[in-house]
Amino acid sequence: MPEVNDGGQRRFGPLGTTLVIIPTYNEAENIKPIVARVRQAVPEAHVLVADDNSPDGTGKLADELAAEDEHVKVLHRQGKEGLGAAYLAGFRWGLDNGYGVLVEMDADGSHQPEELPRLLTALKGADLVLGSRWVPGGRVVNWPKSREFLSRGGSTYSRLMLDVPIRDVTGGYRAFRRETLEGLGMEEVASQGYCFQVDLAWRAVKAGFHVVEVPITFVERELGDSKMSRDIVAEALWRVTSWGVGSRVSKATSKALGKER
Ligand SMILES: Nc1nc2c(ncn2[C@@H]2O[C@H](COP(=O)(O)OP(=O)(O)OP(=O)(O)O)[C@@H](O)[C@H]2O)c(=O)[nH]1
Ligand SMILES: [Mg+2]
Repeated sequence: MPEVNDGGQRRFGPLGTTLVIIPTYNEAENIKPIVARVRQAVPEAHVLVADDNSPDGTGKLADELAAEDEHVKVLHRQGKEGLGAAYLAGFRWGLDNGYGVLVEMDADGSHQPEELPRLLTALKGADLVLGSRWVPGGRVVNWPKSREFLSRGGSTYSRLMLDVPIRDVTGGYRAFRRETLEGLGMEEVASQGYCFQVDLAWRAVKAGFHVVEVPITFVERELGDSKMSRDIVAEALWRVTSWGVGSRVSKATSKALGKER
């Protein structure tokens, strides 16, 4: 299993209860099937749907699920604020409510709930587990070559720019221990989309957390519309570039200052 920061001889504590956070914006066709699959795959876990007041009624469907199943909760947010903001609100809710493990999962079936037990098993010996398309054994189903090129290119660029030894740094299928979220400065995260994922992974590595990548099979959405946009890609590109340049400049400056002394 590829690893970042070896974790040394650390002993990892027990995991605690899992909260699977599913951010939604117009996922009416997907919400019921995905929640059912999570409940089936990991019956002891709880699910939090973080809905941004979807015009297609996703929030109402989630309420119906919550009414009949006490493992399902809904966080209704006022309007569309992006995936990053929805996750941060979901994380805060989960931490406030005492969950030990917080999982990120898309609503559209790209992140298969049936693979979650493997992520959770890996988390027993890690601070953060990343579901990875680009490690041996990982793959993508139903993607055009152009999309694969963009995703692989984005991960490679981020890896080189930020010096993070992670193969799939933009992926959004992840399991965090609560202590990891508490220790990576979540309050300062302002990025969205793919950049949000890069931001969190980079922070976890910098904070010295033990990060493990586990291969997943990512299945492209069949129903509903993509919220991927050119703006999300552009945001990732400029932020990652400015972080990379900034961190190189600050490393060079501290080296130069060190020499002067
Ligand atoms: N709450 C909330 N959820 C969002 C927002 N934008 C996207 N999402 C959800 O975040 C998840 C990922 O969005 P997708 O549209 O699947 O993005 P993607 O996977 O890059 O694009 P596709 O490959 O085309 O599916 C889905 O569950 C979306 O419903 C938002 O502004 N608010
Ligand atoms: Mg998707």
